[in-house]
Amino acid sequence: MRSLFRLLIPTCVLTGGLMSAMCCVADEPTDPKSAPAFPYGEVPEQKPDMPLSRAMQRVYDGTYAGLDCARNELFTRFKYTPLEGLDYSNGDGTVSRRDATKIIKHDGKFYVWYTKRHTATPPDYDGGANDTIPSRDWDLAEIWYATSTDGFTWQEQGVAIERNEKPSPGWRSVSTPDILVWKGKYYLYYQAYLAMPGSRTSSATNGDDCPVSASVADSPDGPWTPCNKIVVDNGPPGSWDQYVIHDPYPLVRNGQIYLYYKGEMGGDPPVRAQGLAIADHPFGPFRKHPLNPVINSGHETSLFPFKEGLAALVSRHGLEHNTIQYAPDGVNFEVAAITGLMPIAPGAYVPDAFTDTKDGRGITWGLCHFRNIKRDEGKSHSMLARFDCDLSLDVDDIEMKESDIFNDPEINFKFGLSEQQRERIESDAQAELQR
Ligand code: AAL
Repeated sequence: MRSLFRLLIPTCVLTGGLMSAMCCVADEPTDPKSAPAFPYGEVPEQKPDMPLSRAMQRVYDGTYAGLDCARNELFTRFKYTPLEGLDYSNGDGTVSRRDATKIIKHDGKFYVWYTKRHTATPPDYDGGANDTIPSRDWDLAEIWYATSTDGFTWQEQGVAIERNEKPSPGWRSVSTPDILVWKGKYYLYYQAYLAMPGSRTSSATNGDDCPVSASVADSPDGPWTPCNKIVVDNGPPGSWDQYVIHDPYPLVRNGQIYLYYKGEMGGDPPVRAQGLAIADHPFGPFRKHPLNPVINSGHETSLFPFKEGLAALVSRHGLEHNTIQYAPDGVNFEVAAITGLMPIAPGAYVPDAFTDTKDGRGITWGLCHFRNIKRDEGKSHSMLARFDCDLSLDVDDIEMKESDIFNDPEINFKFGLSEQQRERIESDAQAELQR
């Protein structure tokens, strides 16, 4: 696909596309009758030498990778396919799979790791959890793995990381892994629970007590040896990530391990953002980046090398949810494209995740999860699924560039008003009519 990606304006580097447009307000044409019209046809690649509205300025001056979705390498829609080969006990809530890692290729097969919960009962979110009843979908879980030769049908291979002995990190649950390949060895990072998920009473956000730990193996088939320590600690009291570090996500960049993670900075509901910690060795010490948080939104954020920098799928939470962002330096992210129906907890096949490339080629597929399935029936669990997209410099799939996505009405009505809202709105309408 033809490249339209442009460099950032350095003076606007810390601001979003909108803000960068605001720092260079258009000069209005002095004589509207003689002003040139914006040209018809393919959107010009170079900024036309003419007065432009802010909307058109930011196409050229911000991080947007081109106005035309069809030719924008960081714009995509997402398509979903159910997986073959994984059993969910008829959806009774006792088996859950979620939070897939990046996918790697080894010995002619694709490998993925994920949180697997197989408990006697579904989770009890209402305080009834104990040593055997999970408090959340990811409580009393282990990290399992599966392989595939086509990415659609997967064979579960068994457990990779079991729960640890109490009181070592991960005794209560191990969840939400991601994979690093570094100097011929394999490292799994994960949330190592020191207490039942959701039980941290000292946190304003009732956050999880699950600092990041890691295990190492000589082969993706294991055996895995835990480092038995916390490798990315919560921030000091008063800092944005003092209570929650979730979703560790390692990549190799500048000869170092760049590990991104989600923190929660308080608020009700909590505001989520993404931080970066950098290390020279997989077990640390990890140094938090001084500009953290580096992404102001998002939940389970997946990143991948793209051109000289890194791109990120920012979904679910925050002002910039449903965006694909780009940072030439892996730190200063800006919105590159706005999209919809993003995968939840995506773990993409990122062939150049660990090659320290400055010519990242992008991604086209991965696994994600659907969550809270049958929660209303007390059978809450999650299911892995496949997503496809075109965020690749080497693929040109016009079907992935369609921005006009619409749903059957049932889907929108499913997100209808609550009873409380309906009452308020009806009563406001009566008051309005009587005014
Ligand atoms: C996920 C992730 C982390 C949280 C929980 C399990 O979506 O953000 O892994 O702890 O939810």
